[in-house]
Amino acid sequence: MSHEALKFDKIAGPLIEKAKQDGAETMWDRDVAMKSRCGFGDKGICCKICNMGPCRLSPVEGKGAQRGICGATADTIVARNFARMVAAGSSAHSDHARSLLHTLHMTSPDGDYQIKDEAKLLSLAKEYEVETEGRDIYDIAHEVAEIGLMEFGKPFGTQRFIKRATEGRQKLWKELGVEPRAIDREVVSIMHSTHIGCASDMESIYALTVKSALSNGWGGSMIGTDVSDIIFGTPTARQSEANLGCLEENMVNILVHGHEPGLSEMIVFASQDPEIVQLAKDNGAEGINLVGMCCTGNEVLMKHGVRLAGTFYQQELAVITGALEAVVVDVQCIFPALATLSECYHTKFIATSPKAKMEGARYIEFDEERALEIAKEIVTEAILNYKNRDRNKVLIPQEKNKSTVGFSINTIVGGLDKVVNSNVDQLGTVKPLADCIMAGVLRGAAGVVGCNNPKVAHDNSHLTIIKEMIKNDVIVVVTGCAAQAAAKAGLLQYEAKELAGRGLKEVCERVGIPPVLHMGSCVDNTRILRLVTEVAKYLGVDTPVLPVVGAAPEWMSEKAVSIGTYFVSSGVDVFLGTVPPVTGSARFTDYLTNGLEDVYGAKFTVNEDPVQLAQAMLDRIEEKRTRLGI
Ligand code: NFS
Repeated sequence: MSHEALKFDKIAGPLIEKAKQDGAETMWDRDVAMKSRCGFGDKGICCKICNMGPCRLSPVEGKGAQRGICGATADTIVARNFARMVAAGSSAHSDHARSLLHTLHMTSPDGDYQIKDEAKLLSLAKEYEVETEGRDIYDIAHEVAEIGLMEFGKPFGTQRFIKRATEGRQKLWKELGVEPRAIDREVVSIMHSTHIGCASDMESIYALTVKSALSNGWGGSMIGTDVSDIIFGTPTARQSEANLGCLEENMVNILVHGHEPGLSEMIVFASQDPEIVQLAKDNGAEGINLVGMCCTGNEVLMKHGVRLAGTFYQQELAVITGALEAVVVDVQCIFPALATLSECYHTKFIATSPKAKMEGARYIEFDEERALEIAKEIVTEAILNYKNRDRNKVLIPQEKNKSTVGFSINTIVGGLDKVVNSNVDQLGTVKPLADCIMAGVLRGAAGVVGCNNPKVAHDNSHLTIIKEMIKNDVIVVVTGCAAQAAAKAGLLQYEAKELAGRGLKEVCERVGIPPVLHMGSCVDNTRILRLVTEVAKYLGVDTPVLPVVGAAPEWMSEKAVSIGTYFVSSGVDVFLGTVPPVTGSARFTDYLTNGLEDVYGAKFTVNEDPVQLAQAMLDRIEEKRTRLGI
C-alpha cells in the first residue's frame, strides 16, 4: 500500500507490504478506511459537552446553525474544546511527574530506586526551603517529594517554579491573573468552567487554558524533569544509534514504549542482569537487545544510551518486523492496535500500568515496591518467547544512524564554555551561548519538538525545518519524536555540521557537538524553557525579545497543545505544522495567531508547508534581531 504520508520513508514501504502479506492491519489501512476526517471536529465546532447536542455549528458564517441549543457561539465552542485539549495534555505530563515524586518518596539506599544526582536534589531542596544541614540525603529526598506532591493539590498559593521565570514574565502573569495555582486545580477549573452553562467569553476561557498550560510547563513537566534527573541521573553526552535497523537478528529484542522512566529504567537493569542474560543464551539467543520508542525511548537513550527503534509512527512497523519478542508499555502514545497487531506475530504486547490497561494485552502490573523483580519477570517472558519467533516472518530493515544524545542544560553550558575565551568566573553560565547569538555567529535558536501525524509526510516536516534552521546558523534543540526523527536522519551526529552555516559549523567544531542537540523527552521541553530563560536573564531582557522560536511540525497529541500554550505564554513564538481544531472560529483563530502577541509578546503561526513554516521561523528570528539592534 502506498500512502502520501509515507513517501518520505524508505523502510515503511517494504514493511507495510509485508504487513499485507501477514494479514496485519496498520494505521495507514485505517487512515484510508476513515476516508475523511469529520469536518466539524476538524474546525472545533462540534460541541458534545451536554446531552442536548451534540451541536454542530455551520462552518459558513451567516448560514445554517450559528449557535448551539444553549446559545453557545462558535467562539465559545472552539475555545472550550481547545481548553479541554490543554487540560488533558497538562494532566498527562503532570501525572507522569506525580508518579516520579512517589518514586522519589520511596527511594532508599538499598532499594531499587536511589538518588543518582545528589547535587540536583540539594539544589531543589534549597529552592523548596527544606533543611539540608546534617540530614541524611534520603530524608531530604522524602521531604522534597512531599512538597512536590503538594504542588498538585495545595489549596493556596501558586506554582513554586514560576520564580524561575524572568521577572518580566512573573510580573505579566500576575497582572493578567494567570499565575498557575495547584496543578490539579487548574485542570479542574477548566473542566468546571467549560461545563454547560459556565464560561462563554472566549478570552477568559483562554486565560484558564494558559493557567493550566503554565502549571504544566512551570509545574508538572518541570518537576518531572528535575525529579527524573535526581533519581536516574542528569544526562550527559553519549553515543547511540537510531532506527529499526537497531533490532538484532539473533538476540531477544525487547521494545520499551511509552513515557514514565520508572519502568523502563528497571527493564534496562533487568536486561543487564548476568543471570537473565545467561537465560537468554540458554534459550538460543546471543543476548538481549533492548530498544526504545517514543518518550520512553528518549528517557533510556538520554540516560543509558539504549538504542532507539523509532518514532511514534513506527510503533506498528516495529512489530511488523516479526523480530520483537516483547513490546513493553506503560502510558501515553501507545496504539491500542498493537494488541491485535501483535497477534499476527509471536510478539508479546505487555501492558503494565493501571492507568493504561490495554484490551487484548498481557497485563503485568508494575509496582514500584517490587520494581526490579517485576522487570525481571517481564524480561524473562520475552526471553521465553524467543523460541516462538517465526524466522520466515522476520524482516529487519538495515537502516540506522549514529547519534550523540544527552544534552541537559549542564552539558550544553559546559560544552559551550569552550567556544568563547570566557573568563573563569563566567564558566558554567550561558554567557558563551548568549555571546554567540548577540555577535550573530548564531542567528538564533530553535526548539523543534513533537509527534508524527499521518496528515503530513512522516518526519519530512521535522527534517525540512531542522535542516533549514542549521543551514541558516540557527542552533536547534530537539525533544520527543522530533528528536528521534533527527536521530534517524543522522542529524544528531557531529558530521551533520557540514549541513550547517558557517557560524554554527564553527561552534560545532570548537565544541565538538552536532548542530542539533537532543534534550530529551517531551516533559524535558522544560529544559528548553529554562535555557531560554537563563539567556534572557543573563542579557537582562524578557523572553519575547530573544531570537528564539519553537516548532511542532507534526504534532498530534493534546500534550503538544499544552506545551505550545505554555511556550507562547512564556514569550516564545510557536510554529505549528498541523492545524489545530480551531478554524471554525475566525475570532479565536485570530486571537491565537495575532492577538496573543499583544498580550504575551508571542503567538502561534500555522502552516502545513514545512518550507514556508521554516521561512516564517527564520523571518521571525531576523525580525527579533533587528528589534534588538543586533
Ligand atoms: Ni510527545 Fe511523548 Fe512522541 Fe508526540 Fe507522543 S511520544 S510526550 S506526544 S508522539 S512527541
